[in-house]
Amino acid sequence: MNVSKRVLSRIANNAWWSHVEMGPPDAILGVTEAFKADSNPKKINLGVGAYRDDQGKPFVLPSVKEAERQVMAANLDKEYAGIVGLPEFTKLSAELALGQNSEVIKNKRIFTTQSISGTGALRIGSEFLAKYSKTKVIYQPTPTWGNHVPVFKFAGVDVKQYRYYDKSTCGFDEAGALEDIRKIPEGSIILLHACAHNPTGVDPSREQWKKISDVVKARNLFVFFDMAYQGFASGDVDNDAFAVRYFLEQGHNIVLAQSFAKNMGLYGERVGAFSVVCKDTDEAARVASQVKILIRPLYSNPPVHGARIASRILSDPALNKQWLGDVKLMADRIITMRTQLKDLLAKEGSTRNWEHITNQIGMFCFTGINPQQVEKLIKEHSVYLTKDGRISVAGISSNNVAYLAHALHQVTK
Ligand code: KET
Repeated sequence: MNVSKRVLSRIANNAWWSHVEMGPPDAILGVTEAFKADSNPKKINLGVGAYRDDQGKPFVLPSVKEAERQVMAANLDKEYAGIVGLPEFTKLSAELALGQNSEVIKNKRIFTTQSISGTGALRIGSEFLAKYSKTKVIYQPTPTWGNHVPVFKFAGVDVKQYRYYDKSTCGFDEAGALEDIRKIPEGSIILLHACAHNPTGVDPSREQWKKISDVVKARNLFVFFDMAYQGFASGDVDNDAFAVRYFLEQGHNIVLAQSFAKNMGLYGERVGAFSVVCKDTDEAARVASQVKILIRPLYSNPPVHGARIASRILSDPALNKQWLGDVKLMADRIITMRTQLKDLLAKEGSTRNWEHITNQIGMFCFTGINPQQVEKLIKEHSVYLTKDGRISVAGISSNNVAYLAHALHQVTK
């Protein structure tokens, strides 16, 4: 059958999509789908990075509950927001990332738009760079969050890699990273995880950030910061903003994706922000006009409810204080689970080195187990995780940590 005959017979059968092949499940969200289908009562989902309380339940932050109550009590209307979202929210987001005393904010050389959470911020950024950056190539760390690759590729930005993680030390590969970054062609874009690197849980030290900044400057690279975990690395939002603020002090004009999914637990509300730091106010205004033109045909304007909650938390001093306490509580529970898991593995009799469980930070632990061991954990123990051996420590609780340690030991001994 020639091509046109085949097309005609498809149309005749009303089979418009017979040529569409079955795609693979998502590397992270597909894990949740598999978990839901498992009937083992002991099953554990350590796939997606979503915080759970010590009963293993999704956690609505007390500060968020109170902010939401206030939003509801204000009895606001449901009008459309502007294309770039709620002005109060975007101002407060930028201040959270850059700090209250930021020179960039004072000189009004930043443009911020609300976004559909962190993913949406990355996507707006990728569309903007695909249209306006000189090289249209982004260098990402190996490994990186799985979705970073398609976000940029689908927008038409070519994705390349630089070394980041050293398997032998389960730590940051300083020499490898600096060597690779030194070879990146001038004018290219480099993606940096601002804090709590996903999936490795390994961040550069302050000294190492300084070295990265120097090399990035020497190569004249453009920096895209993804900050999806502000507060989750150290429990302190200012501490976790170190890299972003340092790069700005050093004169880099960056773009920044922020997510409030994790640090406010607003996952399904899709609250985020995308910022472009510019040379001056005039440049910021021109950039703003073009970003609006990109957003309008994508989703027109963002949802308001979550951004109203976040704005309350970021603007009301009492709520803000409560929220910082909530963030610390989440970060601390994760740290406790890391220690317990490591100790219980030793109790199981594991002779492997598990130091990295407590050395790594943020929501994830990059366990270092291989794909066969991952498969065994899933098939034989109903412990669900991503294929790269990443576990979401936020999914571990007092009730399942011993079972997890036992299962991990069984597949690694
Ligand atoms: N950046 C990074 C580094 C990241 O890990 C996530 C989410 C996002 C951005 C986007 O989050 P959003 O919900 O769009 O604000 N990561 C977790 C969830 C996911 O994969 O969607 C995860 O890695 O499990």
